[in-house]
Amino acid sequence: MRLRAALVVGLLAVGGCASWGPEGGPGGIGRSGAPAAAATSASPAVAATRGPDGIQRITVSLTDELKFVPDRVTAAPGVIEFRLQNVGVTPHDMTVANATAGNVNGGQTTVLRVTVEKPGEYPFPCLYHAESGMRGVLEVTPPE
Ligand SMILES: [Cu+2]
Repeated sequence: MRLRAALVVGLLAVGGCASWGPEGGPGGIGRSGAPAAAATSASPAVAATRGPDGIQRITVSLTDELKFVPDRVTAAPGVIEFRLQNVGVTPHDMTVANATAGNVNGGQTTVLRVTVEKPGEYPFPCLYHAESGMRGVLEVTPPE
């Protein structure tokens, strides 16, 4: 009789928390000990930037924490182009002012262009995760 050598594989406690830098963005902010630009609930609104073609553009990250970053965007009435960057692996979606980006897979970027003439607040939920709080707001304010 032959004893089978039981190869006891210890449970490998993989201790590698993938720590994302939510505020990092692709700009590659160095580790300069960035002073708390906390993107928590009441994050500041970010204004869309108007290009020479008159289109207002804003880049919004879609994260594995089920957040839009930024989650408050301001713009003037007109054409607003959202560049939706899924920086995680979880698929997301975004709907604003009756326009839908459709599914955005991890690592993908999708452009959603909407025309909003009427000032007001336009929520932009992720249809998959709206219940989990993945919602943003587009504020359209008339120019001075
Ligand atoms: Cu989502």
